[in-house]
Amino acid sequence: MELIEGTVIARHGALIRVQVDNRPLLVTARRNLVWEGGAPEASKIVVGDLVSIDRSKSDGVIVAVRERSSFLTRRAVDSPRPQVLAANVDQALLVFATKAPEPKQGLLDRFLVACHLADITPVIVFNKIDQGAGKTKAWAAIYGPLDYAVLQVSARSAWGLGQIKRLLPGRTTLFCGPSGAGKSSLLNAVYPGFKLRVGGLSEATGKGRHTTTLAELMPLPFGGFVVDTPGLKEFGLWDISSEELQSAFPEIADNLGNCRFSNCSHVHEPQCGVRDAVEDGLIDRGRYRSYCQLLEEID
Ligand SMILES: Nc1nc2c(ncn2[C@@H]2O[C@H](COP(=O)(O)OP(=O)(O)O)[C@@H](O)[C@H]2O)c(=O)[nH]1
Ligand SMILES: [Mg+2]
Ligand SMILES: [Zn+2]
Repeated sequence: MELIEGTVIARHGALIRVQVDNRPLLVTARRNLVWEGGAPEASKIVVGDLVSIDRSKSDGVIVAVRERSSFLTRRAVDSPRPQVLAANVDQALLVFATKAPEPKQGLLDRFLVACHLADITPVIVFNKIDQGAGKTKAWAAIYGPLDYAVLQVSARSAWGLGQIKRLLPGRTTLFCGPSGAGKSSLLNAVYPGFKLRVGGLSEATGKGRHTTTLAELMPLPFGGFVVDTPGLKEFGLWDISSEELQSAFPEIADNLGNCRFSNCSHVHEPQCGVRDAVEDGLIDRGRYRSYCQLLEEID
């Protein structure tokens, strides 16, 4: 059996598109797949999966799937179980515009929590700085000290794009953020070969479409993959405990020892070290608000 390795970049029903050495290959999957990391609940191959393909058959058949280092899930509309969207995503670029659309801190914090839970490294990207820094200057001062990478770029003027280009080779990167923030523009700017549609037209209808189809990985000529995702607002955020939520806010996790009650929710309890830190200006109020909102949602 002659085996070759590849990365799944798209699914078309039973046909699976796999990138092998810079070339796409259309293959199928064997019925008795070997799941090297143990079979996942759905036992379904998704984009990002690393697979072994038997080329001794005429068209290539996937025989094994490597253990996933991470996976991104979303709540399926028609099923109580989360649906796996993509495997082995390394990092997520959380793209926000300095203005138009106005950046929403609640959405940024939601993405950050989802990345934490999915073991995906987040990078905060403020695009359109050619329009001025807006609030994003103040936000950089909040998120930088929390050890999040914060980039300020402009797809239009090409300012700062080298920082993004350096992050991409050899990795699988998700571009997420609100519609209109400039995700497609940034992708086109770092690699003109993508020729992605700019202007968000497809995103108005994209919502319905993306609840049924899985994301597609776009191979980069210099190695690595990117995914352009409209929406994904709800990615990965359900079924999480309040402890997990707290651990996703580093500044809250750091203050846990200062609360009177060990199971303090930091919302209404007396002698709460977290609320004290908010009052003292050590924790950003917007961040605390995001925490309270998410806690209310999961409760
Ligand atoms: N001024 C300015 N406009 C931009 C920039 N990047 C994108 N845009 C515009 O923002 C709009 C949305 O861009 P698009 O890439 O489609 O955003 P997406 O919905 O996140 O993929 C388009 O009209 C772009 O021309 C930028 O750096 N500066
Ligand atoms: Mg787009
Ligand atoms: Zn507390």
